[in-house]
Amino acid sequence: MLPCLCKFIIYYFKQFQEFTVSVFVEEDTIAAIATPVGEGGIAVIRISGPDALAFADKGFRGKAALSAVPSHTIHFGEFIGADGGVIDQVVAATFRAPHSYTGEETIELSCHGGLYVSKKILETVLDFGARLAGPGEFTRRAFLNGRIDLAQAEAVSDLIRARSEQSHKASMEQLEGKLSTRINSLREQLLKTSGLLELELDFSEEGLEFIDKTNIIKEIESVSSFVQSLVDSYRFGKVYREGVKVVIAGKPNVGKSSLLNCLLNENRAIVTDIPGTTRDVIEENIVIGGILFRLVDTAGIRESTDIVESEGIRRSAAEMETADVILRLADPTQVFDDADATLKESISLHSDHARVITIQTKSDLVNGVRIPNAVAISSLTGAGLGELRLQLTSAVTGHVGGDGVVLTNVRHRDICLKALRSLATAKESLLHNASNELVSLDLQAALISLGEIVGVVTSEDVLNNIFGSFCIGK
Ligand SMILES: Nc1nc2c(ncn2[C@@H]2O[C@H](COP(=O)(O)OP(=O)(O)OP(=O)(O)O)[C@@H](O)[C@H]2O)c(=O)[nH]1
Ligand SMILES: [Mg+2]
Repeated sequence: MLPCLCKFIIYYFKQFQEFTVSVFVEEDTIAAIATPVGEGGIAVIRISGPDALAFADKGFRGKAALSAVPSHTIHFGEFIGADGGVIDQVVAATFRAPHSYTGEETIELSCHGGLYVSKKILETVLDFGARLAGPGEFTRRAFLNGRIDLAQAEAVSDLIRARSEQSHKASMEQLEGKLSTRINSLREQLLKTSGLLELELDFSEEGLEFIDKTNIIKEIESVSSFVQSLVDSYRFGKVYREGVKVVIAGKPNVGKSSLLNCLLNENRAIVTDIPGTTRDVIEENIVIGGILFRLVDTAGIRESTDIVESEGIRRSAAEMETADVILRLADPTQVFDDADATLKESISLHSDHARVITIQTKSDLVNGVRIPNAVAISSLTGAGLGELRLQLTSAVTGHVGGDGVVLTNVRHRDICLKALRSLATAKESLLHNASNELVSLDLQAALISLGEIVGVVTSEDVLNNIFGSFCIGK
């Protein structure tokens, strides 16, 4: 009886055991300008680490020393340089550990938003002994100190870069932990399943088999289907994060640049009646229905002996390879010729990754002539533009699977795909009556993969990669 009891205790312990995070925690004090470089109302210098208060106090002259005041209070004073002269009047905000963004002792000095002033204060703090923070180092510390998990840390960078309502919504939800909660509950489900398998393994000497393999398969299928719905949601997540790339393609003179200008409501691209006016790729952003669209105007596609135009045409073709939507423009005032046929054929090669919308241009010039299944527009009068905007938004919106969690990050998608492969192998092994050990190994692999999303399991390289793309001061 006693050995059995011990095994049960081990089982429960195993269920809740976690993997260790193998990262190196820094203990020095870092500083950086947290606001964008340039002139502005104010600039903020952030100092974080064990000596943040001491270093700030070396330059700060206010009613009281910052190390003597309570956390989450602000204090007016002057900041004195190494030569004893006043650099600027500042407002210092105190955040005592662990109740700060990084979880460390933190001071934020707000000074006048001049380039010289903010740099001078930062240099002085560095002279006092602080180290210049690397990209994303404040957020990296927030993660290492357990203030946020890795998915939330990545969301901080996405939130800063958000350019549309949708990308803001997706990054805000991730920052609030929606993805992390979903991943953690999937991990818990897997931990329980693999724990059961291991428990039966422990009892194998006694010849005991008490697990219903069909139930285990059902559990694996349920986790897989949620992970799969996350992978599927990446299609929307990528759109939210990077915007939708819309390539405007067509023969010369069909009205590509006119359409770009009309959608932007400005004369961005040169428009003339000379075929071959646009020779380079022009990209501009617009937001329609809360979604960011990256409009790309290209050189008209035709046979050309002109070196510059040929290069432009080559670039047009290259742009289509990475397009999410291709607008195929056809001008009813021009005859349908070989160039149209070639263009139609080359666009059809991209129909696996891009939605193709056919557009009939210059509707003001033709009365009643309609190209089948095309949206008729006029860049001159604006007719049909509303319908085109609708078609653009409906090309990228749709049903988001699972419980509305959207993957916006390619790292997360690749990890989910890896986890799916491990889960598929585990299911396959169960169907072929493989040993519990083998199945459990694959479940552990899936667990480790999912843990990489939230940072339960991580490495220095992964962290360097993630935080290296942040800005300094974040
Ligand atoms: N009436 C009318 N003319 C248009 C319309 N759209 C474009 N045009 C005219 O068609 C000519 C070609 O327009 P562009 O926008 O330069 O055509 P494009 O496809 O960019 O041409 P390339 O840059 O040479 O490939 C210009 O003279 C425009 O004024 C339209 O909706 N109505
Ligand atoms: Mg043009």
